[in-house]
Amino acid sequence: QDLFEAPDYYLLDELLTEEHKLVRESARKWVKRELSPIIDEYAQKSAFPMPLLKGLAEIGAFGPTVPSEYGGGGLDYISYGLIMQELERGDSGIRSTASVQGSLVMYPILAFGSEEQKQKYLPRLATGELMGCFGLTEPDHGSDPGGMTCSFKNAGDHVVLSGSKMWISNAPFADIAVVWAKNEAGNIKGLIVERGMEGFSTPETHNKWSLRASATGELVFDQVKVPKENILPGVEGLKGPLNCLNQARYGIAWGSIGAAMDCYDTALRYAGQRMQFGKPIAAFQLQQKKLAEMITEITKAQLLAWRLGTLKNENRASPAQVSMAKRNNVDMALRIAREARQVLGGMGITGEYSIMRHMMNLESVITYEGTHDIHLLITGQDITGISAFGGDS
Ligand code: TGC
Ligand code: FAD
Repeated sequence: QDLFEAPDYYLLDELLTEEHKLVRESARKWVKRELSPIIDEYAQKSAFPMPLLKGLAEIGAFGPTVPSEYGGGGLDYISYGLIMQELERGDSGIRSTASVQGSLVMYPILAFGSEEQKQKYLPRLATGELMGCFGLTEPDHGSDPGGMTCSFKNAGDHVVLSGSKMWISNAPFADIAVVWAKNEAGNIKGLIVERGMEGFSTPETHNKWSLRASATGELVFDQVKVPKENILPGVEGLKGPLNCLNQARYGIAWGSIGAAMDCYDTALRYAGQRMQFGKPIAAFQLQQKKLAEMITEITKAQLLAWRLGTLKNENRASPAQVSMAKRNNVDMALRIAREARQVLGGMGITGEYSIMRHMMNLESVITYEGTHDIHLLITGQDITGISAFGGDS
């Protein structure tokens, strides 16, 4: 039974518009009605809940900030963040699917695509008729995507793409993949690869203990002929995929708050009811310390996300500011999940409660879209002006 109540310790709702609250309410109701009742079952059997795709599109989770002329929601960044928060309150894997579709597939087509590409793909991606994935990471290049070896060669009216990508969310069922690969000059370009192109396969990655309700796979390109019209004309270099990551990392900064809220709310409720030594465990100082620190950290994370959202609305948020919020808020959520699990004692390890699932999911969230360490190095570089990544610069 989903009894969730959103914590709002600092009355942050007063900073939201009526539209923000409506958008949040519609996502929250959908999560309660459609997602929460089935998500444990799908996570236990390690399957992506395909029946949720239609509803995700209906609540505007695919491309919330994409202009309505292309089928998107035309919403601002606070609304986008609130949708991600509500989805991740349900499950990080479902938020992942929405992040990938909106920020990593629709965004690059919108920002770097030709008018024909926008017309061809965006409206159908917004409705979920087409699902997409984003291929940047390779087996030998995760944190250093600039070293990628995936490449393509010119061959008349098409190019021939070779190589592979690993750890790709949505790959097993995606209709299209936005793939980043090097041209003959060694420059990174984005290509739209469609399922069905000869030599393109998407084997699923099995045996994950994390994001079990999200489908992860490889992208394998065995001399795939990709029409030149599928190359994104508007960008070249690593800044192409990294610009997409700025969008998705921003969504994760909000999404992780949702997971933390759910863990906190569950632990608070449980602590008030669970009796030991003749008292509710909420009466013990050690448990109060855990709960008090949780709400403090959630409140700080909410303020960070809200301020970042207002900066993004004004087009003033720097990539390093996004990194700080992604790193802080995911770390906050993971710590809260671990503490909340303990508040529930043995019950905390069961699927009857969402906490253990959130905790395991967040182990992926703290790694993908730039690891915890990488985001710290991005902040370090930003404040000192010195790169500590180990590259040439
Ligand atoms: P570096 O030399 O610093 O930069 C290369 C070029 O990129 C530009 N740049 C950015 N542009 C836009 N946004 C950013 N955040 C940017 N960061 C850097 C930079 O200005 C430069 O441009 P130019 O014009 O001078 O060429 O790059 P580096 O090789 O030293 O690497 C550093 C960096 C930033 C790439 C690395 O720190 C990093 O971010 N690694 C993490 C990789 C990552 O996040 N991968 C994510 C894969 S996708 C994913 O995980 C999806 S999960 C989705 C889900 O399921 O929700
Ligand atoms: P590595 O880069 O090998 O890092 C290993 C460790 O070394 C980390 O702790 C890291 O912080 C540390 N490290 C690396 N470099 C440095 C350094 N310079 N200084 C200090 N420490 C360093 N990718 C996509 O392209 N698309 C997707 O849809 C996608 N979905 C994913 C879904 C899941 C479930 C997972 C787990 C990953 C996904 N990824 C995706 C890949 C993800 O972005 C990478 O896993 C991540 O960027 C880290 O790369 P790596 O796993 O190769 O780790």
